[in-house]
Amino acid sequence: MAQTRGKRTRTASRRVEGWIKPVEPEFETIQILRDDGSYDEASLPDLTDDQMKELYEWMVFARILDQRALNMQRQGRMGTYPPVGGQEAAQVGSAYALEKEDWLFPSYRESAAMMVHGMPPELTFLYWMGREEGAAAPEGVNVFTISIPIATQVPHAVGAAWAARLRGEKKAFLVYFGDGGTSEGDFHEGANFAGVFKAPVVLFCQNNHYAISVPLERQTASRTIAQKAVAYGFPGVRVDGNDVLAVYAVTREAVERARRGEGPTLIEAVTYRYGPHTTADDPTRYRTADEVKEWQERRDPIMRFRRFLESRGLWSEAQEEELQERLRERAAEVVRKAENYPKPEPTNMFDYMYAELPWNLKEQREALLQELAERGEAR
Ligand SMILES: Cc1ncc(C[n+]2csc(CCOP(=O)(O)OP(=O)(O)O)c2C)c(N)n1
Repeated sequence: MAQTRGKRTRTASRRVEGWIKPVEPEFETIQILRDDGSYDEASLPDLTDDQMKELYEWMVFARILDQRALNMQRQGRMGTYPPVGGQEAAQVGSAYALEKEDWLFPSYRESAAMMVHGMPPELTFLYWMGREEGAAAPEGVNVFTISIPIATQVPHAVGAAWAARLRGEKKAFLVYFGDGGTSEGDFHEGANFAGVFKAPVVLFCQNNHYAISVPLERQTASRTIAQKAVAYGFPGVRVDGNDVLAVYAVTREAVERARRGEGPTLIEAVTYRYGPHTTADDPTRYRTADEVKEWQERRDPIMRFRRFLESRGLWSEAQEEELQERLRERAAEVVRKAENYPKPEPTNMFDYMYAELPWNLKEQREALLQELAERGEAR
């Protein structure tokens, strides 16, 4: 049929469709432990019984601390807190795959991962109590400062990883971010740079299905987050983030690739956050109780791993009771340490920004000291 547009005549509808294919890459979700705790012996990672029990303890401890932090915030003893509950396997399994000399770059939600890599939990509590001393890991603990701005830690980690590669160091860099983080330019810039320069970095996305109230389907039209790696020329992998063994196995492989100089990997760990985004959020406004229940009752990472340990004769009710009691005491100690941390000097606010204080701040510092002296609060 001929169509007339102005003076030109065009022939329409000659069948040329078919060049453009729908985007449907297949990314299976790697799982070792099924939801009911059953598994295939051959797929188990190379971990001793003690290491398996250690993974379990870290997850249980993370959940106990999480509850303590939430309670403290509700009691006015902590400023704000972003809970980990539901994401313990994603965090513990991945951080456990690191060696001490490797680096971990967290967002604000990685309390459990940071602790597994050596960050004393009382410092993380202190951080959320508003004390900046909690922002720095002790010397020798390779945990970078928490990033509150979404995804800025990705280029930080990629840059640090690239620097290590240039220096010939055999270290891996593991950086965490959420599904929402993958919509930020920083994620894409970091991933692109990592691919081009083969940075020894593992980009670890905890896809917990929400960025505050924004659900995953409003975040990206990609079927998976793992497939975003394809565009940057390195492997992407999707793993059941509530299966601690699968998370460990996949991260371990990615970390080893990085150390061998084979470049970056993007890991998408599919998981779910049980609690609010932070203590300032009300999740009942954007998700149903049934959805939360489904994850808590059918896919809980701790219950699933406990069933696995029990089925191998590694865990009993008596051991569980002993563990709960021991970890509750340790959690109380964490809270005590955080709350009894020495008070900061009021002059700290002047002391760490400039090598040499400008005259006006010098005056303010003097005025503060004088006022404290007059009130009898001089130190
Ligand atoms: C650059 C920037 N934009 C917006 C915010 C506000 N903000 C804080 S958390 C958040 C959602 C992040 O969601 P996601 O990356 O999925 O991580 P999750 O909190 O689920 O772990 C937003 C938009 C921010 N902190 N930084």
